[in-house]
Amino acid sequence: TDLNAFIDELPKAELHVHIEGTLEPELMFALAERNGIALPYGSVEELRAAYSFKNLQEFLDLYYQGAQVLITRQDFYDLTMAYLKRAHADRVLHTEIFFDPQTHTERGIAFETVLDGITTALSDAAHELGLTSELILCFLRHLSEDDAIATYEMALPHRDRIAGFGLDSSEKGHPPAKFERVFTRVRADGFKVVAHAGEEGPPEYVRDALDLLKVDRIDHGNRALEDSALVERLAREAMPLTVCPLSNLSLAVVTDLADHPLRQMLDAGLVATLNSDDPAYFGGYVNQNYKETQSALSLTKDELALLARNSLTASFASPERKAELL
Ligand code: ES4
Ligand code: ZN
Repeated sequence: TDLNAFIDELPKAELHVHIEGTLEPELMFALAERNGIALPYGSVEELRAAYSFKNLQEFLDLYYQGAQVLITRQDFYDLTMAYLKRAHADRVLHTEIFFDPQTHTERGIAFETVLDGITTALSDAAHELGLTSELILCFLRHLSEDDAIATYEMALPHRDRIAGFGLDSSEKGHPPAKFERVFTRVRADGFKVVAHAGEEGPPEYVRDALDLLKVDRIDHGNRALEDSALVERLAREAMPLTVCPLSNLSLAVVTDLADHPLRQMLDAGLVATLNSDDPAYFGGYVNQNYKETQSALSLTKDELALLARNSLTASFASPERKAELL
């Protein structure tokens, strides 16, 4: 349709993408081979066929397993560069990438190996493609706050390469309150703060991400729609939400895109953005998220343009870069 062409041409930012979630099966097999690692799947097709998830945890189990093929600085570079080229093709001008260092340091990979591989690719893409990036370190919420603090201290010597900190992994049973102390430090040190909230967890977790962690954006936020006072607050505070429709469909957060809360979010005047989350696992990069959501919710041209504009305004790009983007 002509709206698909409009989406392809829309200048946009991507604000919610996990770099480990951009590991395509083909690259997973290539890295396994390069590093002499055996995968429990015979082929790319067999691996793709395993991508059928009942909930967040089923996905996370495969996602952490897949990440084990990432060993060297070059592996992290190749992973990141492949994503940046793919995002560039979707007319992404700026991207804010999550990474999960605990997934790697737990396996004996040095923090610097992960960070150097990723940031070398970010810098090359800025020069070669004009695609700018910021990096957001996510703490794994199924691990302890002490583990998050140790990871924070590993990151601090590299603070010039990290824009902010987030919270991801298993949400239920791991509320924002568990990480209140570490995020108080993160904010005092001048970093941006985000948190996954209201993906599977209740509206209270969204409220606590605001009140206890004092986030600058909410990642997902779907279940905030169950609480009308919370919705009014998100609107009043113009709190950006990084919404991931194809992720929500893949993880049974919604049963049908036609029922996706993005419609209510837009109608309530919330600052929603569209993002791919873990595109190698959920069947589409950012433009596919725009296209399928447009079709399911009959988004208008103006709504699509607003979503893309929201992604640019809600970004953590420098004031100079924002002036170029807007
Ligand atoms: C994630 Cl979809 C999602 N939710 C929570 N944590 C994650 N880490 C990677 N993808
Ligand atoms: Zn996510």
